[in-house]
Amino acid sequence: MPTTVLITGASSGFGAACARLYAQKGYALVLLARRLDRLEALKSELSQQCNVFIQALDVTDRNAVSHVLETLPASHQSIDILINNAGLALGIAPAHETDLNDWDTMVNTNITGLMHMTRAILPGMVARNRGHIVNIASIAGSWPYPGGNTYGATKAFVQQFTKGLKADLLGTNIRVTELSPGMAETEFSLVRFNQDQQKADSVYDNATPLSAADIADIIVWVTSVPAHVNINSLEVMPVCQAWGPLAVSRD
Ligand code: NDP
Ligand code: 8X3
Repeated sequence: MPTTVLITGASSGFGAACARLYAQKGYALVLLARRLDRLEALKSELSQQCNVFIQALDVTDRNAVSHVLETLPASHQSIDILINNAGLALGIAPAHETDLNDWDTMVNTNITGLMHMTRAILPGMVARNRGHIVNIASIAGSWPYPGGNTYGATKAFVQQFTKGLKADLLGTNIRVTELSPGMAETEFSLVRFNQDQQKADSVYDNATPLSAADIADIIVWVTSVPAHVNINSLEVMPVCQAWGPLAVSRD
């Protein structure tokens, strides 16, 4: 049986780039996201290379997560690698002006969805004593910035949750990794700025951000190191990005 990789948020950005790279290696793929048309296009692109199963899934829907995983075809039931990638930032407003619905959506997607996927897939990995979970966090989980409030906090959860999983899984062969990328050009900013292309483009203007392919390379590497090696945590920025000084408000 080929290695089976399940990727959430496979319809664009990091998820789609990972699907392309794992497909080149002939891995079996389970690709999930809400936009089925995107998944269908990806499936027809990759089907020559590997066995692809797609399913529309909103990771915030707990019952749908269970249903999708319980009804996977036999060929794709044993998940070897779970890439918990589905996630988003909505808006950049300060906490006192933010839309509470945006906060709820970020928490439900970035935290609750990731927890539910993990909880559903982990028992099978433990039973087989085999598997690797890669959780996509963000530099925003470690380094606060104005307007990053809830988004950053959800990613701090992902970082700490991943360490907790590693502690729980001691004594098994299951590996757990948290990857925290910095600025990467995907549909991330388009989503954050509610489809305002100009605002999204301005994030990457005159800079060389990471690409989705850069991140996919790292994810595939992390899951390809020798079986006794666990990359716990990895923070990656483009060369053009760094921290700023602490801010001071003066009279
Ligand atoms: P994209 O917007 O290109 O991709 C996000 C993916 O998440 C899409 O495939 C989207 O699919 C999916 N998604 C969003 N909400 C849901 C949901 N409720 N259920 C299922 N799938 C969902 O952005 P990126 O590729 O950049 O983002 C991937 C991950 O990387 C996210 O977790 C993001 O927070 C993180 N990240 C991004 C960085 C960046 O600068 N780009 C930096 C650090 C971390 P669909 O809409 O079809 O459901
Ligand atoms: C995405 C990176 O810095 O825009 O997680 O929050 S940042």
